[in-house]
Amino acid sequence: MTTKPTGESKVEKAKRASHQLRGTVAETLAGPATHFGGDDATLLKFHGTYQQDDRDRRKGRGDDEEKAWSFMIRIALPAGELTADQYLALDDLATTHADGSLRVTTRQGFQFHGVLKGDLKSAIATMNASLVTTLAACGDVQRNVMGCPAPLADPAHRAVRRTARALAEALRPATRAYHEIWLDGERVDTPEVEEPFYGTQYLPRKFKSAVGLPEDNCVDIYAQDVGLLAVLDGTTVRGFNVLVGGGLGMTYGKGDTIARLAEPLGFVREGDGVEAVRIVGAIFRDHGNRADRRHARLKYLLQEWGIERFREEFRRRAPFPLEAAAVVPAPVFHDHLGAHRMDDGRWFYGIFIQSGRIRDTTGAPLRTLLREVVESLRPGVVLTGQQNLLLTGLDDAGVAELERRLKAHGVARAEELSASRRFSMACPALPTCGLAVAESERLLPSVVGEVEAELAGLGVGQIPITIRMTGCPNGCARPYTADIAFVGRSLGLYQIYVGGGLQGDRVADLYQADVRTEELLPTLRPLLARWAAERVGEEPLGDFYQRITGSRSPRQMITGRELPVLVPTS
Ligand code: SRM
Ligand code: SF4
Repeated sequence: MTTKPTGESKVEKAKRASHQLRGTVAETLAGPATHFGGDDATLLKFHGTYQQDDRDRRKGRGDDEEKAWSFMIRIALPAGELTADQYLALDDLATTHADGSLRVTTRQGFQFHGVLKGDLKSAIATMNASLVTTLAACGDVQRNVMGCPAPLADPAHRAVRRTARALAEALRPATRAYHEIWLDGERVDTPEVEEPFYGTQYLPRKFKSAVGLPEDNCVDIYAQDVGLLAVLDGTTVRGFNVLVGGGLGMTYGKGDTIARLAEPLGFVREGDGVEAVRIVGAIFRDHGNRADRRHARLKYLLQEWGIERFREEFRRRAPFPLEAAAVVPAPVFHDHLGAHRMDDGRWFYGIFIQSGRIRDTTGAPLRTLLREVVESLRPGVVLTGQQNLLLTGLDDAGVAELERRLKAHGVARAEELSASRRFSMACPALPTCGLAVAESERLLPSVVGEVEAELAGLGVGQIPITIRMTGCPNGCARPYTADIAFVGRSLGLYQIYVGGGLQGDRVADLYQADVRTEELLPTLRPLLARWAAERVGEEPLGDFYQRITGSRSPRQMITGRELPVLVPTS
């Protein structure tokens, strides 16, 4: 493993000096300070928690006044799976330790906001007691592994879940620091090589992986650092196309940052999928940029090397063949909402969660409803990559009971949602996210409301359309693969992107820069009207836009032709 002795970023130095992620986290945790300082704030991320302050409460505070510190905790759930008991334990924690809400993330995890420092340790310990972990939910490691959430028993769906779990296991950090700090694990003499894969400096940056099916790109596989896209013989997985170098984060004013889709590296047999991802991770570990964190993601190594050189390096390390990528059909997308039969005759039922936030609000006690349903029907719970939730293993009476309760609590069923709301997503942004420059989660519902009314008036209200919003260009709600995206520029100001789609295999274009909140719909109106008038059949907006603008961004990403990337505005 090569580490660069000079030119390291501050974070690299912090990792190296941390004694495998220990730093002085335990000491500060036990002390009276309201928050963490120095390198510990960085190290905390690897343990699954972010130090934040309430941005709404920053205003009016004096310079020497203490910020309103609290912590966000993130749980990593491979392919989003939970039991009823785990769900209920997490729901309890939302009341006892957090701000009364749980939030389904865009990577099938759960987040808690507003946890105070004094409650941090017991929150994480309680999560672990329920057999869920926060370890490596954040930080320069493999993040939560995404996988199709549909609880189906055919060989392909089973292989997706099995592979997602195996990947999470294979690249989980081995440091004992997590147990020592959060679970009062004994501090034992650590082995000489505590992290056989990650070493002392872990990866240069976050590393995201997903296992996908050609018939359902609900994991947005092209947005991942590395994706295993199943290649099927009937319903059996013959192997995986390995896709590398996706990533969406950009920075305004830095034209050398890009949003980029993953490209095909080659085909491996099913049994080699996990090792293939480890090898991609090892190449990243050894050759990724450790000097500049804005250029540290795997996608920049791909840009710099090109796919051929990356392939050569992969083959040099792989003890198994990397064949040419198999040709697969263009992906399809399912959100899995509503009632669907499982293979044993029971049902799973997908419930829409606006921006993933599960909380009780006046007239819509969503959190109470879910809690009651999980308590009484004891379903499995699976989180989706669209911030929604599936209840699984329901019998006929269970589905009827669930639908009755949804109605009684005023929670919309999938078929009652407009297409613009159903596929919408927003990142948390203000007031918790330290990087937000604009509203997102709190604004999206009203913007979608305006767009849905407009589309209904134009007679295209039920054509599936993805509308996504983020509070900055980092891309947490995957805006750049959506039909329409609103990306925060500054308070009350957005960039509008158009031209992606549900399939997630195309990057959008900048449609209009610097649009004020109240001008978002008026700016889009002419395009929406033209789409309604000139579309071919049920042609989605993104496809229509690409057609009328000459298709800058090709859909089929399997051929390995030159890939379009998206660059930020200045
Ligand atoms: Fe993200 C940072 C929330 C998925 C790209 N992301 C953050 C932080 C931790 C802000 C920070 O660094 O201080 C946000 C916490 C806000 C809060 O208050 O909770 C945050 N990201 C989220 C979540 C919760 C958004 C959501 O609506 O669900 C998602 C958590 C997923 C999970 O369970 O692990 C989340 N973030 C994503 C995605 C989408 C994905 O992974 O499929 C992306 C784009 C894909 C990618 O990584 O390229 C994404 N987040 C970023 C970036 C830009 C990274 C880059 O390469 O430039 C940052 C900033 C950074 O890392 O410096 C970031
Ligand atoms: Fe924060 Fe930006 Fe991510 Fe939204 S996209 S959660 S504002 S980092």
